[in-house]
Amino acid sequence: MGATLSPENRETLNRLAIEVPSWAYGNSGTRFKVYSTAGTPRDPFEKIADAAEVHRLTGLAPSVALHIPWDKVEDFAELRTHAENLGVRLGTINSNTFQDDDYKFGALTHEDPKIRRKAIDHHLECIDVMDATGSQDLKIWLAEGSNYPGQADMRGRQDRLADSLAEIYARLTGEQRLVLEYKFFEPAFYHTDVPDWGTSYAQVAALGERAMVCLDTGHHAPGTNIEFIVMQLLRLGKLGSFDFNSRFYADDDLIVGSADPYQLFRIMAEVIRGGGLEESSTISFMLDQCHNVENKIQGQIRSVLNVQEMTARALLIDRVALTEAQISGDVLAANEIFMNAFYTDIRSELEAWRAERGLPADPMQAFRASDYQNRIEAERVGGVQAGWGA
Ligand code: AOS
Ligand code: ZN
Ligand code: ZN
Repeated sequence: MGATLSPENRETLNRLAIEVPSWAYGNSGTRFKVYSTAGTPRDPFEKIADAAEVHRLTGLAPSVALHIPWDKVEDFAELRTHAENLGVRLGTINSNTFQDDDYKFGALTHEDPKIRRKAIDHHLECIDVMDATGSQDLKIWLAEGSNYPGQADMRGRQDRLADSLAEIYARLTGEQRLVLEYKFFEPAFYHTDVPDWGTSYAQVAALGERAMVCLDTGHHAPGTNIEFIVMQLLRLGKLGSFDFNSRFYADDDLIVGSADPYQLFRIMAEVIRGGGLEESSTISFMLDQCHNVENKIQGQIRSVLNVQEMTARALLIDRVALTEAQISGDVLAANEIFMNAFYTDIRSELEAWRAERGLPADPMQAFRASDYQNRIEAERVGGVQAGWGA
């Protein structure tokens, strides 16, 4: 008999929903080579069909993040209906200011007002898309910065960024939010305009309540205590979303929980401690991954299962005993309580969770045994690279 969750913890686990990225289903690679895979989606409609398959088998991935322009379609209402017919909804809209020659020296921070205008207008267009798709979040990741000391006026760029973001933020309506993602380097190598959570926090705090920070787990220097950042942003009420993935070296975008499941456990432990899985929470748990050499749909299934498994293990932490050990200064007892939860095998409980919902006990196996991959390989000829749309 494996470990089981209390009814209260089960309820918390039931609230976990993971948003998958449309680009995970497209062909991707490194700057050295993009391998094409049989069955790769040819357009956003097919990417959503693949995402829906992940949800159908896991019950964990009810929404799909889109990327503009990669997922640009004539009629977003039609894409929305297509998604809803397949049992998923359209989620976060990701903007793109990193594939246009005009943005070589910046977009929202550019010295030239014409370029800034173009970049702001792109974001306003993304908000139009959100109106049509019913999406809650506009996610902004900026590839802006400089390569050499002296190349750019870092201070001026920060001021222009604030102005640009304010104009974008002013266009949001209702429940719509802006989430600003940070990344410590790449593609710029000397300075990046939004390199860390502090900069992102400073920028979004100046905007208002509906502006939040997006934390991509792969965007930190090696050794960074990411769960501390999670705790702090939750404490400040500014953790808008996650971009989950794994990294060994830099922004590797590997399957979440594959490089360091213990880190994912520690992150989810802070999410739970900070109320991030309570009913009132608005955190969006997204994946930001690419599957360069593995099967993409199975890669996504594995990812959402990993997040669920580490969340379930984090829910096993005996909080009462842990608090007691912490207060009494019993360092090793506290650490043991924490580690006991991490080492507990919760897989049979999660199988039961799936059985109750009529889901396959082993979604990976169910996908392999299904006809889906064969069907898309036969139907789809000429799949596209993730970054270049249909
Ligand atoms: C880039 O490194 C980022 O992680 C972004 O989240 C980016 O927006 C995403 O990869 C889709 O373009
Ligand atoms: Zn990201
Ligand atoms: Zn990234």
